[in-house]
Amino acid sequence: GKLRRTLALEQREVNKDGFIKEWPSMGLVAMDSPADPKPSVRVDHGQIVEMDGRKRADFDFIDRFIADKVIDPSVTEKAMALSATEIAHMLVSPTISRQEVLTVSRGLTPAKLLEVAKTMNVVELMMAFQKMRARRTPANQAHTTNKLENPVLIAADAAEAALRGFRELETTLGVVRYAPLVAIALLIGSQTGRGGVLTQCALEEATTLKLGMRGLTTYAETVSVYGTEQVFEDGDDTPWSKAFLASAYASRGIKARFTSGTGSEVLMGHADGKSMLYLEIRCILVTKGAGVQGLQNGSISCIGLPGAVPAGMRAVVAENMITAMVDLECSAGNDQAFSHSKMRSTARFLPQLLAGSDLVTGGYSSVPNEDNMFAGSNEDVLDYDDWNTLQRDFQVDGGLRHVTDKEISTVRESAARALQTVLAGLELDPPITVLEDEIQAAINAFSSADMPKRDIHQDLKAADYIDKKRISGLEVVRALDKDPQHAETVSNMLTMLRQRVSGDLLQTSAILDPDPGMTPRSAVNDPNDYAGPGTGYRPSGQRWEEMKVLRHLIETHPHR
Ligand code: 5AD
Ligand code: K
Ligand code: K
Ligand code: CA
Repeated sequence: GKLRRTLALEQREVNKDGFIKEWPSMGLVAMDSPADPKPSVRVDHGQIVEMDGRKRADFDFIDRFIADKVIDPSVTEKAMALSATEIAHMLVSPTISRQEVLTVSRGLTPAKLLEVAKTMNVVELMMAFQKMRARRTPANQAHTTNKLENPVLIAADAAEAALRGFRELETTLGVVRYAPLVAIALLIGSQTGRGGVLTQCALEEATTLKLGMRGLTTYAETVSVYGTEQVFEDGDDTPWSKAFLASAYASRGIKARFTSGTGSEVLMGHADGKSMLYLEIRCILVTKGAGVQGLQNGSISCIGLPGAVPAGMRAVVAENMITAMVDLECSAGNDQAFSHSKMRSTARFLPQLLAGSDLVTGGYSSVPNEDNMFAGSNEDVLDYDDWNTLQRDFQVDGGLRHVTDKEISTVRESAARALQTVLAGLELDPPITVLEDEIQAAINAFSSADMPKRDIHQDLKAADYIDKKRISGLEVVRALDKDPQHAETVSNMLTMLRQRVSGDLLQTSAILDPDPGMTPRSAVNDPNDYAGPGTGYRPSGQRWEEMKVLRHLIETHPHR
């Protein structure tokens, strides 16, 4: 029979996770496949005619896009002449500035970037990420969804998430027809909790774009790109079609980033025997070439795959780092539950939490995971106190803060009431209402199970009406303005719309501060200036005082 300790170990949560042996020919390998190309580049008359061992005539469309739109032919031969370890040393050395690294990274091919990452251990990757991430001040993003698509609960949950410190909130739906109602609820809730929080509604691309164009959302993130031609084509897309979509968002001042991540190509059955990280580096460079300011990666919904192979988490840390290394904003993943083990789940986000990130998670669940329509995040509402404690323990900024029940219930109630006012004021056909007992339930709900049932049929008809009448962000503001009680939310929503016109949300890593003018904070006016010990972002002053507050603190000296 088995040893007693073995039997006990077998019961541990980590042993419910899936682990597989490497299988390079299927792409089931993190960052080192025999089929990964060797770095090379050749320039002729200002054009890249050979890249990573392939002649221009043999380029697939990803190679061509990267060669023509990303790599700077005037510096590439010099940059490629540096050894991978020389470049890695530049990345970790505090005496080499971020700007200096960018002059080299502009000339590197996918295979070279892979070779650089392969020389680095996880601590070195974290050091590089700490220096290369674009914005000085870290921030965080949340998922705000529920399985009933209940808009009253969305408004209340969005208000709480904004109050807790998230700078971006995103939602998605099971029933796409519900989207206009839920997008409006998310917008109202966020601006009631704390002004300047950006929101998005992640659905298929036409709906997502339409909601943005109408001023019901302020950012877009789920424009997927892939590392092999076959996977791109399976989605009827190319790098050029994605670039076109990016420019559509830019034309309306909407913040945009793409989404990719290790494992997607294996999952879709066309990895060409390449390592997950090599293919992901191609995604990062396609994003750069499309002119979009940032990327959500860190495997995202495919995290189970790198999670199952050796060095998978190292590859995931590397993909975030390479994103920052080519001067893109990085929304760092940590957005999908992948492990039964609490220890592994915590270890997953530590590199980005400790090094800091533009968005430490690309979706912390601001609702219980049972209500998470993105399939469940690596962190949810039950982890708030743990997260706040880790921030305090290590004096690192994960973007959140402790808030009291009283503050939470105040904003949850205001948000639900603001939605009530807007739904009445929009004069929808059919009219739909928010009842008093729904407001009371939304204030105190743990999850959607605590909400009274709505008449979904009527809601959907009203949602269709919002769509048909092309109701815009401005009309939502006008409807809310009928009740002076919501003056602050009205002002916040209006300022958000103004910010879109200014175009400031197109700057790399832009977020909006909660001051009344909603000052943009981006890599332009808040650039990461890390240059070794004593420099860069360190939680201090008012923010550090806020981070010291936890739910339970023992008084050790008398108050004066
Ligand atoms: N690569 C590309 N797109 C991804 N998404 C999630 N993970 C990945 C990945 N690794 C997309 C999904 C959905 C959104 C949540 O992000 O397709 O649109
Ligand atoms: K997508
Ligand atoms: K990928
Ligand atoms: Ca996200």
